[in-house]
Amino acid sequence: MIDFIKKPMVLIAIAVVAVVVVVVGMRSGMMGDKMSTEDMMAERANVAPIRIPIHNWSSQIVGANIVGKILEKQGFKVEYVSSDSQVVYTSMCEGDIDLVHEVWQGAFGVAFEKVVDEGCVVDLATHDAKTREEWWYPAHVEEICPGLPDWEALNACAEKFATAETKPKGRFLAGPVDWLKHDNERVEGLGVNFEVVNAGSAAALWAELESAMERKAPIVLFNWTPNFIEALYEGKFIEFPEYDEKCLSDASWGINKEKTYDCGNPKGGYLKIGVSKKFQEENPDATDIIEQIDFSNLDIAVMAKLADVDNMEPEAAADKWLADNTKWQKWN
Ligand code: TMO
Repeated sequence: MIDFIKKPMVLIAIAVVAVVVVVVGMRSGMMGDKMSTEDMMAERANVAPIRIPIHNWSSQIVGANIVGKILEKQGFKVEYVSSDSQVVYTSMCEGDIDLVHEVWQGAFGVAFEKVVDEGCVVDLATHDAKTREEWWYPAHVEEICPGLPDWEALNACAEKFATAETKPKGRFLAGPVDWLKHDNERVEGLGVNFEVVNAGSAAALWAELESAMERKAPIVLFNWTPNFIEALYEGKFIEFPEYDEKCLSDASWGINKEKTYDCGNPKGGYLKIGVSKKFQEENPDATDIIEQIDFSNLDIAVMAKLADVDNMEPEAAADKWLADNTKWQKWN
């Protein structure tokens, strides 16, 4: 009798305990997961904002906003800082800037590799995009200066590119001074009859290009790829003597035995991501995300186009790129 009453009660008690254990276990498990995500986001929100530089060309500005938004979606705070694109490498060493996501080999390779060698900046990742930055002309200039894109042909008709301020030398319209410090060295190294005139902004480059195209006037200016330009205009890069690492450091290398920079910029140059060493040490989670970022030639060209052709504000352009692409969703 006692057994008869007891048995079901024991069974019921065991069943109740089991259900309670399972339910509580499941709930605490679920809550545990939820808490940890929340904790992680809360923790990340407490980390000092990640400082991303804003430079003076469109793909970089749009891309900086894309990188910032990707980090924000993962709970980090970001801060955008207008920065000179050469000085930024020293700023990373001084701990004022955390990352650079568009390190172009032609323009910034020297400044970047120096701080990487010093150990204060980490060469974190290389984008799929291959780059070239070089003197460039629109198609109509080939009729004005036969023999292009060869640099010696360009030099032979230097005077056709002269303006009142540069004559008898030809005028090379370079980018803003912070992009490339080496056009003057190239002019000297190769002994070409050109004077380097720096544009004040990227917009000034494109305005002069458009005006020269309307007038079918001679022009040779700085351009690069990937960029929006190739989708709009035909043209070619000047073919200088082939780039070699030694060309920048060893005067005896190349056609001028006394000077460096007697070569063109690299073709198929790298596009890299660098972070400061301090940032890598202090923020390994964010560094892991940044390391996965990988833009293609098309990505960079589209970022430039959204700004320069579609005239979108950087933030809206970044939102559009994020909406039109999915690959970034696994960068976490
Ligand atoms: C760094 N830039 C793309 C302007 O040559």
